[in-house]
Amino acid sequence: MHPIDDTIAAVASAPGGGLRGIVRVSGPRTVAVIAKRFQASSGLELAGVRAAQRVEGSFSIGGSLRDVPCDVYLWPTERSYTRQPTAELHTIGSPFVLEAIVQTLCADGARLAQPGEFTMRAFLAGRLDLTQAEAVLGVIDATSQHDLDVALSQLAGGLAAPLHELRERLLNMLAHLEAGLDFVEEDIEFIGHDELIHGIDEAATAIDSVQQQLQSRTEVDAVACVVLVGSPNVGKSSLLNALVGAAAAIVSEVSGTTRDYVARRIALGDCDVVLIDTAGVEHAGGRAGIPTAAQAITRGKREQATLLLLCLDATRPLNDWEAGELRCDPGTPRLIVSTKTDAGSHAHFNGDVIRTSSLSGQGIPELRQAIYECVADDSRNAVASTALRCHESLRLARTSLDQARLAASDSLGEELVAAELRVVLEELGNVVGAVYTDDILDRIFSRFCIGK
Ligand SMILES: Nc1nc2c(ncn2[C@@H]2O[C@H](COP(=O)(O)OP(=O)(O)OP(=O)(O)O)[C@@H](O)[C@H]2O)c(=O)[nH]1
Ligand SMILES: [Mg+2]
Repeated sequence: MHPIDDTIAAVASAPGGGLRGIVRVSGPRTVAVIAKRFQASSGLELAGVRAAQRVEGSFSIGGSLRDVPCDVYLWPTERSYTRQPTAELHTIGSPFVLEAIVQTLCADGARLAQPGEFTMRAFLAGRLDLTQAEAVLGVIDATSQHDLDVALSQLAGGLAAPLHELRERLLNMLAHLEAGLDFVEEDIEFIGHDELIHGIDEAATAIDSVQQQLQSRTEVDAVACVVLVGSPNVGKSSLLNALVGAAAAIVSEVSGTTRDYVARRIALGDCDVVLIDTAGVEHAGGRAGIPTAAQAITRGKREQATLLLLCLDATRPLNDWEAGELRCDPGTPRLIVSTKTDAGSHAHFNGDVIRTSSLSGQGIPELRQAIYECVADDSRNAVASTALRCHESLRLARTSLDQARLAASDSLGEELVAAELRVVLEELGNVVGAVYTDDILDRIFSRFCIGK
């Protein structure tokens, strides 16, 4: 694990140029390290600052750059994000200037921060719990309003608050049980049998509801929905079967075979995707006679898609609908897939096309890889990864709670109940970070970028 008693520095603004850039510093020597090179316009000494303050001035990098204008936002005491003296240097947003400042600070006694190290210090200082630390990552990574809403509600403690409360209640229960064990000779009862059973049942309900909450969030968020679209008879169902590796959808030479939709979940590397085969989209003058209900389902599925696979038949030229699709922006990430390449070679599109044949298997691995690359990032949002980490702990907590219930109702001895409750507490602690291991911290904070 990284030490937490030294002073760390890193560029905290987004990579690339910008009007303003930020260098963040945190640790006991923050003020001393910055004061060496910083000159306040007012002549104020940073060492004399006692409360959070913004100080205008310039920072001397030396070399050809010499002095750059710089505002220091200083939190000189433990009342900061990391609960250590912390500062942000706001200056010109040139990557070169920012790097030069960090190097200067490092030469003067700071160390380059590791990914997520500022947030890790905030966590270790008790500022955030682990689910909130992960939510910080979610806010940083958010690419849509939805991602942002989910991460912000997690940051606000939506997930961890009920678990904290539950831990408190179980700790009380355990304390009473253990007190009873200490006075077993005197026959003093600190917690009644019914009260104990009732408490355990309540805890089980609370864990179940958090598990459900996690489950429903990750189902919506983590599983990417890949929708195959195209004209009738281009080979969509065959392609789905080739990707799934089984005859999931009906294939036939009759146009308009697929009327409903067929969904299959497949694993691609470390993420799951749902593939959805839809009814062909009938263009004006088409003859497949696909009912309007089927067309409506296709449109609905298309709106749910994380990724569209637009299938074009290599054995014939484009029809009007296909040509129109290629011209317009679909509004959803899309891969263009050429099908039946064993039987034809019409080139439809100048951009990237993945050439496949469901018959010979040509291009299928490439298509799987391309799908993976498109959806992998999407499914690794903060909530999904929190869910993954928490799921096992909650399951173990629930199992131990069942054991505790059994031991209590069969009067097998309060020692046994207490032992199981300790396991429950430890597992819940893993989730919110009251109990943590270097391994857990490494896994979480290594996903951050440097400077956060
Ligand atoms: N030669 C060859 N024929 C294929 C290939 N893929 C599909 N076909 C044939 O094309 C026809 C239509 O295939 P489907 O997979 O049912 O096509 P679809 O797009 O699902 O059709 P609809 O559901 O009717 O819209 C069938 O006769 C398939 O055997 C391929 O890779 N090569
Ligand atoms: Mg079909």
